[in-house]
Amino acid sequence: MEKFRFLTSGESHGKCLTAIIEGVPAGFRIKTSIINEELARRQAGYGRGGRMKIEHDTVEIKSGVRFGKSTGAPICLEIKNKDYENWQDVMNTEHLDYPAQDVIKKIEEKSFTTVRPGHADYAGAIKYKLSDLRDVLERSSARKTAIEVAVGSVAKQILREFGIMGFSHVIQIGNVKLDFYPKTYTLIKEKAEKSDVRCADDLTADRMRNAIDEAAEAGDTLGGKFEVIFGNLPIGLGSYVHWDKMIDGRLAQAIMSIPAVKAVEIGAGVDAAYLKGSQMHDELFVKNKTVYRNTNNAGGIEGGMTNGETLIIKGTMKAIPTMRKALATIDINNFNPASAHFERSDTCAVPACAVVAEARAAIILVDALLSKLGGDSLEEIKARYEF
Ligand code: EPS
Repeated sequence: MEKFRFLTSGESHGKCLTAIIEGVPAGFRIKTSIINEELARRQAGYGRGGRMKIEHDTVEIKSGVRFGKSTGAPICLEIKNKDYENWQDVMNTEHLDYPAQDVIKKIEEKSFTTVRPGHADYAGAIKYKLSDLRDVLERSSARKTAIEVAVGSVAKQILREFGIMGFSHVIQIGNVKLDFYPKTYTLIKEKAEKSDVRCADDLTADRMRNAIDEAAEAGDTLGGKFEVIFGNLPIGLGSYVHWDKMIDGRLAQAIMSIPAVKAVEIGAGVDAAYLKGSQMHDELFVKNKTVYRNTNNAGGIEGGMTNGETLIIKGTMKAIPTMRKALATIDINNFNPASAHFERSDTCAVPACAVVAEARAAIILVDALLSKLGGDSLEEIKARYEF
């Protein structure tokens, strides 16, 4: 069983997004302001749509933390959807016996039956036997990644007690690739954090913004690639003994399941196909009894375990399927040809996706760390950790 686990609930235009986290030992400092900073990072990004102008995501810690420290009890987090104000009638949880005409009109206006190709609409409607695609959209929307970033922030705040930190940056948007990497991770992080496309090179960032503008003008959307980096990890998170304990597999699942992510790579990733054994594997050397390597094609994982090197994960996000340029589709009401539904959307959410991936990686890493160390309090756990 997992040590750090959580469930979320909430719809895109419902009252709120909620998470309950179990497995946070007592004594860890958990700050609302730090969670809010992470939420703001997810909301930012050139190419995001109208919704981000409505929302200013902030979290409320509802339980499990007292005077800024975890008590060992489950932690409940909540983010209110500001947009709910405009959707109260449409997202009402109660059965309506005699709805007023204006309420019926509002509900009908927000109902739709024309499937968005690439989204969850078609399979979701068939699977759950839902005739209004609104019911599929509401939970399948990437809106729920807001509360996941809040959970990830709790995970990051725990990891930080052990000196483990991570960041993310964007390496491709559409066909614009980052070819020039600043020399150190510190520099990449600093530059990416200041960039509205999370790109560590100014010229590439300009080209990315242009590509987003062009796509927006054409009513189209853009995908891309991002990198998540975590440093200072101890050796031996994960295990080779069973397939479901391998940390690369767990990280891949966590990132692949972010809406719109189509590929996850660790270290050399897909380029490993081209590398000979002599080129791929990171040789070990020793100096003053300290082991070191000159390369990191493994991306910090060997045999399903962290190996003490920097963890490097790449993720590929497809272009968002909700788009102004309507694609050919069907109406699930009558199975006639139709144009796909469009409300509003982001042109590009790759920078946001990178922040979500960072959170998902932190959740897996903290679970592996707490599972390895055991214990119920920070004091107990720290005593078992070699810094
Ligand atoms: C999102 C909120 C959504 C979308 C986006 C992610 O808001 P709305 O649906 O009200 O415009 O902007 O979701 C998608 C693009 C999608 O396809 O699911 C958010 O908070 O990140």
